[in-house]
Amino acid sequence: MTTVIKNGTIVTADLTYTADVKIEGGKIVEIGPDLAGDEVLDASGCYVMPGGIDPHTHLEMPFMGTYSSDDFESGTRAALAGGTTMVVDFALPSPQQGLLDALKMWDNKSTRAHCDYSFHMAITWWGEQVFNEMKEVVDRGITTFKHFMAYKGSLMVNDDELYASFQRCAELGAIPLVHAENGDVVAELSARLLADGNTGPEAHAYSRPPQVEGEATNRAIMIADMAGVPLYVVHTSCEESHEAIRRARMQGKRVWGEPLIQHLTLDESEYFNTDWDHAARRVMSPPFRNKQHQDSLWAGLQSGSLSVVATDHCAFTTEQKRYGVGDFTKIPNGTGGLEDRLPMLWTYGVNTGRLTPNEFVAVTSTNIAKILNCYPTKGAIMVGADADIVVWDPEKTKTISAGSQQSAIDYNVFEGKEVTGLPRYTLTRGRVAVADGEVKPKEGHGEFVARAPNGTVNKALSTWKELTAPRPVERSGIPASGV
Ligand code: DUC
Ligand code: ZN
Ligand code: ZN
Ligand code: ZN
Repeated sequence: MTTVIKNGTIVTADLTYTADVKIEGGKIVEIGPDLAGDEVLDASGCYVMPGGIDPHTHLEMPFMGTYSSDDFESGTRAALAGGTTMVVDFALPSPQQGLLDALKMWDNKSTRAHCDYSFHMAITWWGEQVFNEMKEVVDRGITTFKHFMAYKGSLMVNDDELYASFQRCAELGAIPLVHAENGDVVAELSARLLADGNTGPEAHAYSRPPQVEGEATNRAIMIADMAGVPLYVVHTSCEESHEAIRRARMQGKRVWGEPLIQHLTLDESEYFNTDWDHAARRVMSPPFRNKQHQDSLWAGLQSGSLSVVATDHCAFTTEQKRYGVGDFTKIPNGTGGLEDRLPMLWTYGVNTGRLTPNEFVAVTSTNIAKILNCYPTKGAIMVGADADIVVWDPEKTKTISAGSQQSAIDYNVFEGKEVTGLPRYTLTRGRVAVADGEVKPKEGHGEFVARAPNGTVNKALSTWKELTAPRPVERSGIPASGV
């Protein structure tokens, strides 16, 4: 059985051209004029683009005394509805739990996925078992390790642990990821705010100013450089962090920054809404910032100093958010975005002239496929690539609303936003999962995407040579000990 996407304009990260796309056995088998197939999808007036890849989701994650409410079923259904065809979720060992043990839990949860997925492994504590199991995790096709520099007392790792883990990543050809916020300072600021009677959701933003993110980003970059390893900084939300990434890249370091669609399009005024629920629903870390920071993130995408737009999709219901009434530190951190990332970025990025359609494909799909070393199986419209495709109608509009979303939660942080640019079709390995607004995914269709270490990137990284080859100084005489 063959499927042909006809009469569309193919848009990749570097090319725009007119051709039909033929699919067989889940793969793209031919690209050219006047192709015929058993099933025909009309793409007139549409762009045919690689499906989105969201490299940052937390589906059914145990966190802050509860579980995030979208699981691999509703989460990947939401992804497909919005044109995203692959997610990368974080396997999160609880303190002292082995990595392989945690991986088993994520293997079980992900059997429900409607689209392909991969994992990052979180390093939430350090010891010989973690050191050893990192190798087995890499052998299983998971070559990215996430480190929380915040969440003191639970997920946070200290600098000695970061350095040890980064060195281990270097040995294994793996890439470390960091959630870069200074967890010690956040803990101090939070305690002081609470003591002064600042208990509402706005205090969450006060407790995590841009400086805590800028400091941690700089620190992680320097530690990565000393370990001789590249670095991926998740949810870059402010100029201070962007500046550190930009400087590192100018120095030849392999450092990537990942702004979220939420930070690009929503600002800190959300926390000053007089409706407690409204503000709490938007509590995430890092928090939303002001317009100057947003401008910095957009500039980073335009100039190439920031590489990927993600969501950090971590959805909690209003009921869950209310665990934090009277104490903002107990509001589960996280917002959704899986279904809305592409339409929001198209509307606020492409339709405003900030991004070209090719740049849109680069930051939503191709760049991360290259960083994660699954390109061109993913992130490409190319013969031999997986047929993970979105047929994008740039004229189609809707108003975002919780009432019509796929996510399991009862609100949407983008509620009321008008978007122009939506999928006409979404295909996951050749299977049509979305057609003209109708979502008809298949539970369990999604497969795990194993990734090999990215040998090329991992060879050209550090500016710090001395540490890797220390030489003792030859001396003619050594004085007698003064003791
Ligand atoms: N930030 C969030 O807001 N939620 C999940 C984890 C994180 O780092
Ligand atoms: Zn994070
Ligand atoms: Zn509201
Ligand atoms: Zn996250």
